[in-house]
Parts: sequence; C-alpha cells; structure tokens
Amino acid sequence: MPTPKKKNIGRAFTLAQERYAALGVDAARALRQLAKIPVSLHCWQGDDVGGFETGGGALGGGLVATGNHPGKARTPDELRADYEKSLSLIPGRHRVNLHAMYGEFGGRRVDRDEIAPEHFRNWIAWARSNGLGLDFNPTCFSHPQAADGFTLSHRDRGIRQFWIEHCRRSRDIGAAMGRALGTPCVTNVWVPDGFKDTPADRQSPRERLAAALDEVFQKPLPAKHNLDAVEGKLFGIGAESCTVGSHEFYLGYAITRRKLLCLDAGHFHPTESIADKISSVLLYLPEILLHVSRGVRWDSDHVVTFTDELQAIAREIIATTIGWSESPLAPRRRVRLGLDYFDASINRIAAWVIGARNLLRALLLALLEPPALRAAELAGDLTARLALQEEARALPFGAVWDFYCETKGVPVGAAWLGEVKRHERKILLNR
Ligand code: RNT
Ligand code: ZN
Repeated sequence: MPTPKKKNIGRAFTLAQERYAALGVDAARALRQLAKIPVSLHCWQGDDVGGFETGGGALGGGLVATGNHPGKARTPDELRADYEKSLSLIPGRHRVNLHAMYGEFGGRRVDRDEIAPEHFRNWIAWARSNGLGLDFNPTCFSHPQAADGFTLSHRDRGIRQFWIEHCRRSRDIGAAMGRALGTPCVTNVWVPDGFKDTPADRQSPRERLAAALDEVFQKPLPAKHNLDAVEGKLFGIGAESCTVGSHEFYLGYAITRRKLLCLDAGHFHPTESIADKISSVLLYLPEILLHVSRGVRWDSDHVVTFTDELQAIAREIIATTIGWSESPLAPRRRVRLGLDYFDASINRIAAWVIGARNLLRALLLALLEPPALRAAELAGDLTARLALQEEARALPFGAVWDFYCETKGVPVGAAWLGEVKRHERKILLNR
C-alpha cells in the first residue's frame, strides 16, 4: 500500500485539528495525553505461549494456541528481536509483559519453585537499554504439578505449597525488575484452577485459594517496585463448569487485600463488557489492570480488533481516569493496560502490531470525544447525546492518528505491513 505524502499528513491533521477545535477538542493535547499511556506487550504472542524452560511441556491450563504460521521465536534473543521489530511499528513508549517460563535458565532444569531474578538478568538489561518497563506473571500452567488443572487451590498441601513458592519468587522477580528499571512492575497472578464438570464442593477450593494467595502476598514489597494484580476468569477449556478464581472471588479479594484487580476482556459472558465495570471497580480500588483481548465464542484470546467493545473500553478508561471526573477518588494513572491474546495462524509480529495499534487508536478516539456529548446528557437532552455520539464516529480522527504515527517515527497507515512482510522473508522464514 502506498504511504501518504508527508505534506498531506500534515495538511490533513491541520484540517482535522480545526474541525475538532470548533467542537471544543484540542487534538494536539489529545496526542500529548496519548503519548503518556503505555501498553504492556505480552511476550506470549511471540511464541504461542511456549517459553524457554528446558524440557518445557505442552501448553496447559486450558490455553490453546491454534495455527502453525512459520517463524515463531525459539530463543530469548529471537523473541527480543521480534519485540524490537514490533515496537518500531507502534507509536509511543511501551512495556513488555513476561511470563515466568520465559526466563533464561542456561540449559539447566530450573523448576518453577527455584526461579530467581538472575534468570531474568538479560531481559532487564535489554529493557533498560531499550527504555522499556517490564511486567511479570507467575506461570501456573504447562507443568506436571498443574496436570490435573489445580494449583494454588489444590486439595494437596504439597502442590499448593509448590505454587505458593513459585508465586512468591515471581513477586521478588517483579520487584527486582521494578527496582532496576525505576518503574513498578505489575506482577499478575492468574491460575487456571477449575472443574470440567459440576463440583460437589465449590467453597473449599475457594477458601484454599484465598488462603494460598494470602501466603503468596505475605511479604510486603514497595509499591514503587512491584504492584500485585489478581485475574479472574469465567471458564476455560477443560474447566467449563466452575472456575475457582471467578470474578466475584477476585473482586472481593482485591478490595479486601488492596490488590490490583485484573479484568480480562475475554473472561466474561459474551455479552458482558468490562467497559461498564471500570467506573464501578475504581470506586473501591485505587488501581486496576486490564488485559485487553477479544473473546470469540469459547476462546478468550483473539487478536484485538477495532470493535465497538474495544472502543467502549477505551472510552471508559479515558472518561473515568483523565476525562472530566470531578471525583477526588479519580486521580490520573489508575488503569494499567496490557494486551493478552495469542494467534499462531498469522505473523506473530503483525499480531502484536495490530492489537497495539488498535488499542492506541481506540484511546485516541476516546481522547477526542467532544464535550458537548456529556453536556447534552447533563442537560437531559438524550436526543442530542445520541445524535452527537453517532456524528462523532465520522469525525476525522484517522487524520489525527496518521499525524501521531508520523511524528512518532512509525509507519503511517498499512505501510507497517510491508516492513513485517520483508522481515518475514528475511528473518522469520530462515528460522
Ligand atoms: C488466561 C489469562 C492469562 C493468560 C496468560 C498467558 O486466560 O488470560 O492472563 O492469558 O497468563
Ligand atoms: Zn488475561
């Protein structure tokens, strides 16, 4: 696809800026705000949730990556190179979200209850030299001790203990990352624990999970180094009937223990949107983490596309955190953003770029929302609110986005695809 001329990108932006200014929106300010929002890019899109453990087993925990597109990253260096390619095509400064199984163990078998910051030394050095923050996740799946689908809530004390130790070490690693990079690492705990068929006892596993998490979080860590998050889910493959760490479980847990609640867009009923949850949970929690994903029927992890749902999520993030809220409970940085999906059927670098660019585009659209829309609601004029909401969809926000990409030195429009294709031919197909 031909790239628009630089001069025309500038012209189109100036015209769009005028159009927005007439509606009381400062497009240049919106771009300055957008530039301050980091998105954490999930490492597991790069290799289909494989990781680098010696003798690493098959993907477990109900997670399924389908497809066999050539060229997936096989080593930490390949994964980092793929990240660099992706980040060069995404405007702004972002973060990298690692799972514990992506440590570098030097060919040795280091079990999950033995991992330590030294196994992430190269990641930390790389993040520092690329100006990236790091986020972290214990890996409570794809492991013999998780073979029956239970980890922190397991009925066997020894198995619980194993995963408690893994999660404790994960927090220490998160804190080491945050300390080294000068930006707090969000360490997010998700466990797959759940029942394929109707349980006779739902209560005891939940009591065990709460008690195990309390042990995991026992040691205080400075918030400037590590922030703990907990992530619930409705169901997974093989855990269709009951997930121990459900939404209600973690909502209560996060509120009572002052943890970040992680809302994953793919972890609810298909018509239930996390967009509507943001303003509620932020009444009771200082900060939350979003896993921006896209559920399709039974799969919670499709590449993020520019859906109504994504636009609604972005709109609520902006409206609740940097919009017009007069509430003293709503200071600025309260929603942390990460991507979470894995598609092995397309170029994996493209999958990162598509999802990240879509999320940023949706945030920009939200930042450009005309204030008249809210004024109409305040005045009780619901006709005008609806009319303005619909007209806002056709405002020239694409010109503002193109200008943003141009000024951030990343390809405008679909020009990034050419780079991904070239990289695929030169690098990926030789792997
Ligand atoms: C799984 C959760 C979790 C994982 C990653 C790999 O349903 O969404 O966040 O996707 O930990
Ligand atoms: Zn998730």
